[in-house]
Amino acid sequence: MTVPGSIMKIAALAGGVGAAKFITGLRRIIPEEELTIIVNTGDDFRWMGLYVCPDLDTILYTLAGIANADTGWGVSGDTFCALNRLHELGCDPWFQIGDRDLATHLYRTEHLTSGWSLSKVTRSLCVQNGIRIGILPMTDSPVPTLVHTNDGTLSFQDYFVRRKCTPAVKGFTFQGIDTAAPAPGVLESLAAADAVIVCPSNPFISIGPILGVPGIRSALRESSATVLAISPVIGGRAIKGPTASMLAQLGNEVSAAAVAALYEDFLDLFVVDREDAALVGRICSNGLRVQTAPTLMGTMAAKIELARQVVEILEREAGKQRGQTL
Ligand code: FO1
Repeated sequence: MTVPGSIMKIAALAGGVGAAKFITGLRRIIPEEELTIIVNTGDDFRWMGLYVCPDLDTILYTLAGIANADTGWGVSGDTFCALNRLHELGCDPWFQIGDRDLATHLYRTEHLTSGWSLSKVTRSLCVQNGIRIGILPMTDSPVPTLVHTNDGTLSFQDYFVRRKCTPAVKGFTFQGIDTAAPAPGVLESLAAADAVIVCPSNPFISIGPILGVPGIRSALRESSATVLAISPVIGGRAIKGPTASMLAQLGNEVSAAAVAALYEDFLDLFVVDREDAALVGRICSNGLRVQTAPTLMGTMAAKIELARQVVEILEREAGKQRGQTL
């Protein structure tokens, strides 16, 4: 592990695959005990009666070293005996739950049913998987995302997996978010952080629900920590998933600049890909500083390099702030 300069406490806001890739690099750069990951739960849903938390599990499996790198979700090398049998029984196998993945959902559902909170189950899954990094669900209460589309209002996984994000999006509702509370440790980890990193995740369906939990966005706005976001859009394209099409369908320019605008009320620093260097001048405004870095994370080396550059940017920023207070 490389520890450049001073050690800092980092809280990361994370969705699925893009966040998991970035965190894979980040854990090689900062000590694991300095990192807390606050994860979106808006895409959680019930599958055959089981409580499935796709983004939590993507982060969990990634940190446990068992994630399926080809799909970005599920367990590497998993088998699908249970799903195949369900298919034989006449069930539509539209949502591909593997056998080892199924064990996670059985474990989680059993403990939730016995009265554990989602945070407690998640902590226990971390321990069972040998993970020392803190993984926190954004909230313990279910806040399922509804996607308003040209084909009507759809549950999130219906839109995302069954319909492959094809209906045009008109907006989102995170059901029950107004009365949801941040999970234990969420506000505390934000308050204790020297830096908060918004991972390169979809701003609407991955980061949006986290920011929607009462108290989180205001904590970021009022935070003395440096708040940095990494653009999930490179050169007007999203590497994976519907970020680019959603930006367009919701009337935004498809660019890193549009993502920065969604976060501008709480952001100190925005990292865009080197390919988007021409946007820097346009995005820099109202005190928001913009840096470029190689944000495409196709290899392990690229994930580590992006994390190294982001931590370096944060350390430079911390150095500047120390200089100002002297
Ligand atoms: N995404 C798919 O596109 N197809 C699937 O069959 C699928 C199964 C699946 C099973 C477990 C899990 O944790 C995630 C799964 N995902 C699947 C991914 C997931 O639904 C989405 O990527 C996220 O909800 C968006 O972050």
